[in-house]
Amino acid sequence: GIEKSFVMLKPGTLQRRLVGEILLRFERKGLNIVAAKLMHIDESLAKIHYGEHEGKDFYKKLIEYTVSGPVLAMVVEGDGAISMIRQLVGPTEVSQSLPGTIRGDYCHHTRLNLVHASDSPESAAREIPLFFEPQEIISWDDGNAHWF
Ligand code: FUP
Repeated sequence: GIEKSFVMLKPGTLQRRLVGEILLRFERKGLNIVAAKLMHIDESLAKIHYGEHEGKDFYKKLIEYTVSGPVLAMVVEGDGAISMIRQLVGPTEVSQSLPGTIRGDYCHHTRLNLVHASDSPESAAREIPLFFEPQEIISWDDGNAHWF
């Protein structure tokens, strides 16, 4: 079924001028961008978003990285979008992420990966409202849908 995923291009994506290359992969796959917003998120929002990792050894550095510069927050929609996007992004651990995935192609260190994407429908339902009001999400008819 049609799903919405929360996707965030993290500060490294903007710093390394990779926004276009990353968005290309989502568009090429036939996914729909239904919301997008440039944000410099603050520590409290970063901590809510990554709340499940509080107390872990990488938590402090993760929050520091997340607030270190602007991010492009997005909602991306498609049939089975949540797992499809996780496949495009690749596994968390860089040693596991194969070439052809975003993390496999662009990430040298797990900590500095470029993209966040919801890992389940429950995560998407929690994350999307942290970043977007309902009226900011604009689903659109895809005239090309039958080609994908
Ligand atoms: P993911 O959903 O793939 O982004 O992965 P997690 O939610 O498990 O981790 C969130 C972020 O924490 C990752 F994007 C990178 C960072 N992280 C580390 O720095 N070290 C780790 O061992 C695991 C995660």
